[in-house]
Amino acid sequence: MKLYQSTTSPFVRKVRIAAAELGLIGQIEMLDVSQEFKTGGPTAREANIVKSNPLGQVPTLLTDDGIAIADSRVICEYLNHRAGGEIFPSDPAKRWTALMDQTVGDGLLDAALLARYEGFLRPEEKRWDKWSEGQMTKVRAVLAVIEAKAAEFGDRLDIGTITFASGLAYLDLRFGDLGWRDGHPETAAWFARIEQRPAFAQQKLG
Ligand SMILES: N[C@@H](CCC(=O)N[C@@H](CS)C(=O)NCC(=O)O)C(=O)O
Repeated sequence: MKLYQSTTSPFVRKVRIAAAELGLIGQIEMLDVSQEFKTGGPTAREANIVKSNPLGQVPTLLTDDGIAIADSRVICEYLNHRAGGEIFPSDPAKRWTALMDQTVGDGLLDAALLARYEGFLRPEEKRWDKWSEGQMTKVRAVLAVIEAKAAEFGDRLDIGTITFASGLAYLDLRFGDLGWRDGHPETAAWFARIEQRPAFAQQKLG
């Protein structure tokens, strides 16, 4: 398998952690994106990726059968299926919780990424503060949801908790000023714990 990837992408990190937890990371050749794409995002489409994925996004996985799979959700599900894993739990009660947590965690990532593009890519005179604040309001709302559940996470490992951890790591990377640990002690304690797992510690963002 080959993975179009960037080490600063939180969606890529979801995939890399899932692959590592499932014992598949060694079977994936990493195809790094250019520096231009890394800093330009949607304004710097990369022809190689577009050939396989019209959205031109990372992560994009090329399977050994020559199929292109895009979107971290679908790639993680593919890897889980291939490994016969339980990152997407088969037990229905656990499954819907994990999937909803993934949706909410991806929502945090989407909002944070849009705020990042607005604050970093968009020319200063064209920035729209109210729009960025709307995105950060979503981030804060998800943080509150995680905080309300974090004490019960224990050692839960599934696509929901992987997504939450990727979201928090992205906030550390790009939104240090947010100080998300303030007011979220349960989340901070859980995050510190899960980040010690080898699969997480070895797939750092940055
Ligand atoms: N829903 C997608 C989002 C992927 C995404 O937004 N990737 C960003 C990098 S973090 C990207 O490729 N941005 C460039 C673009 O959107 O053109 C997923 O879960 O993989």
